[in-house]
Amino acid sequence: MEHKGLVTLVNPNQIHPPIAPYALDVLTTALEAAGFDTHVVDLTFHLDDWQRVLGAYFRARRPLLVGVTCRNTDTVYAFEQRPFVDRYKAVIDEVRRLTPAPVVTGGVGFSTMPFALVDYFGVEYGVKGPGEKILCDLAQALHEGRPADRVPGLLVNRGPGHVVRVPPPALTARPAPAPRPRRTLPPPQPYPLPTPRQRPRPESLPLPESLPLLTRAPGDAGRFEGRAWQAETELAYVRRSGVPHKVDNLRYYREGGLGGILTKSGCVYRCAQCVEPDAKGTQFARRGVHAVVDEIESLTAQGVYDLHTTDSEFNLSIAHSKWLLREIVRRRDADATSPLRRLRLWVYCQPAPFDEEFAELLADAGCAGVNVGTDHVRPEMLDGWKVTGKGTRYYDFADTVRLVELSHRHGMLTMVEALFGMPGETLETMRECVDRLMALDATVTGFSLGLRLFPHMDLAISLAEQCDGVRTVPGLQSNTATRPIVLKPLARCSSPVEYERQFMFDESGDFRLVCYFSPDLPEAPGTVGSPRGIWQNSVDFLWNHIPKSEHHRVMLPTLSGSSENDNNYADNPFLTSLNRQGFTGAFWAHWRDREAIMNGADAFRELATEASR
Ligand code: B12
Ligand code: SF4
Repeated sequence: MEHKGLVTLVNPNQIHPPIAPYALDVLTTALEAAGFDTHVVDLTFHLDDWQRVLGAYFRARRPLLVGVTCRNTDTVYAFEQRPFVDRYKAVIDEVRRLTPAPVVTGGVGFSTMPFALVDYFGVEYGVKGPGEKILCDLAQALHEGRPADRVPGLLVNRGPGHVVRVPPPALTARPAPAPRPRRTLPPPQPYPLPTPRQRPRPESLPLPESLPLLTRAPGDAGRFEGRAWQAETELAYVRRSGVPHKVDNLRYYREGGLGGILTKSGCVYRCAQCVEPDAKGTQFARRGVHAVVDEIESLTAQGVYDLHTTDSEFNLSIAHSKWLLREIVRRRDADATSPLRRLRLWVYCQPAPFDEEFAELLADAGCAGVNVGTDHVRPEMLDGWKVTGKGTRYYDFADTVRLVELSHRHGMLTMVEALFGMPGETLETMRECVDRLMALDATVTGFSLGLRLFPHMDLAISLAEQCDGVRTVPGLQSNTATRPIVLKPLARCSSPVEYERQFMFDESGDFRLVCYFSPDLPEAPGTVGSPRGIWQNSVDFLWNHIPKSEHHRVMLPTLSGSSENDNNYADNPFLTSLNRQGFTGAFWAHWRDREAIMNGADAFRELATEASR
């Protein structure tokens, strides 16, 4: 095949334990199929010498285009509030210093606030949602010398504060989706507004007349669209190990204990606290069953045995998931030497749908554990929160009970996750949820408190509308806020950049990661009334209410948001010690033994120190 030029893909993610940048395997597969040489420059294992690695790479090469993947904007932990985008920006700045090639950014974290991040990073282009199609079109346009800013779906940087999107033809052909009813929040109780100290407004640049396709509607943020057209669904993504300038899947497995497998992209549901229907798309892009199982076969043959699904939820579109599991079982049964026999699958699920046949298929295919996002048990909490695209609730507590029972009956471990702090949460609702989930006796039960808000989740849209740019709403919080948090709805902003920015930065451009905690939780008025209040009583309640004898099987929030007790994966001391000792699989599967494992890690460290003396 004709080689059209080099595209370089950079991974700036340096969180540990390391997670393979699966996205870059997907993009490499699509770019190579389209005739582009593709290199991956992976900085995950170069915490201290990433500049040297970039320098050595770009001194020797002149790519046509550089893509940077931005998986996580921050830890998304309401207590920790640790941004990652500043590190990504440092990497991007260095790339720009080293090469004249244009830079495009993408990734699921990026897609939660893509206009603001194209602006903040100062890159030429961005892609919201799956990148395969748009990245190939962009590389092709650059290769042919055509204007890149006619590539459908591409975000184009037109100068400070001014990022526009080339409308995809599929969307210009149909009417905008009707807004769906949102969760009703308690009426706002305004705080007095301080004198606004606005960040200087960037000059707005006129759009050139030669680009008629570019969107001119300032509010067009491409919210909640179906993005299935952007994804590659038929090819088996090529997964490699130990090949220079490609993702090294085996190394990631050895150092992080997990691989990933995607069976479909997107989510058709609309849970009020979730970024995924917007960031990944509101339709399912289902992959060909044979392509997925070929890929699982390839990974297990390379020695990557523990695979975590990377779908938003594995059990949605359950007929497709069942076909896939049947194909794994068929191939395992047909060949006694199949590497699929060593597969251990770990899946994210919602409480429903989940039936007997599904549990049996999961177990037969090698599923080791099911992680279920139950979130709450009280119907009035779940109403308007855990809902379909039409706004109707899709499960109740009985579904979680059934899922745990079926999973255990079929020999699979379970992790049940609850989320506290949504509007309407009180001490009573929290207590009932803890008691009923503890009674379930899942392998592990995780309790989180507080929500990191992102611009296009339904809860954030609703809070911004309540603030309306003139008042704050109780419960809005950021550890670095210096004044009450007043959000502006998109319609009141001059651009999507301005709208999205306010969830990450304050008016002076300093980090201010906006979060939400129910003001009806048992906190002092001074805490609820302060934009920097810390919901300490609620954390204390959780620690005290659950008896110490049960602490081995729960994950509880801590005030620092990052410790061996949290389910915060980012640089978690328990997880890094797990991986040093060779444990694999979902980390929660080892949670009950964490004390012994941590002690083992201490002994291991002492031995290592002694040996080095
Ligand atoms: C599975 C998963 C996990 C597993 C990973 C297991 C494994 N071995 O893969 C575990 C539990 C370990 C995990 C941990 C964390 N996760 Co996680 N995770 C996911 C999940 C469900 C799938 C990620 C994935 O691999 N997707 C499949 C790949 C192929 O898709 P993709 O990355 O989106 O890439 C596509 C596009 O984004 C785009 N694209 C990507 N890069 C680029 C680059 C360019 C140039 C272009 C053009 C396009 C492009 O094209 C790609 C192909 O279509 C996502 C949610 C989701 N549905 O994606 C959350 C998600 C990414 N995780 C999230 C977070 C916050 C974390 C943690 C930081 C949490 C924490 N504090 O512990 C850690 C970080 C771990 C790390 N080292 O990075 C958030 C990020 C949100 C944000 N605003 O940043 C998400 C979105 C969940 C959520 N709803 O909030 N995670
Ligand atoms: S089911 Fe709900 S929580 Fe899960 S990805 Fe879809 S919208 Fe998000």
